[in-house]
Amino acid sequence: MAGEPDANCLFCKIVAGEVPATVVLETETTVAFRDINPQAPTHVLVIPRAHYPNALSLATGAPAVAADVLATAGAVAEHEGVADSGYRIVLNTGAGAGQTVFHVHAHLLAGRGLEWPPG
Ligand code: IU
Repeated sequence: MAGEPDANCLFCKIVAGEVPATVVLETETTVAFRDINPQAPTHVLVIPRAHYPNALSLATGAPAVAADVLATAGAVAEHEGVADSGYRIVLNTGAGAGQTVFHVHAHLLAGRGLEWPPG
């Protein structure tokens, strides 16, 4: 159920400390960790601690936490020294858009030229 831990969810296991991750920042409601397959010099995933499958379910089920995810991404950008040079926040939504892990996560990408439109 949305908001409840999912025993089969990899990112819930990272939140629980059952699967290791390189954590960059943590808040009461969010965790930010490095992507294991980075697509840019800075590639950090920001997730809510609570399990929501995608951005819309988080925004409707826990809107304050959706804001926390964005605020944490901004704090990570500061921490990584990319806030001034620019960065991209990506929320792949649905398998057709490339979502492979169905615990909502914001990709923070920076440190290289970022094309527009994205592929
Ligand atoms: P996507 O938007 O659902 O495609 O992003 C999932 C990301 O999770 C992707 O960039 C993976 O490299 C990343 N990831 C990870 O960091 N650690 C893992 O154990 C697994 C995936 I599985």
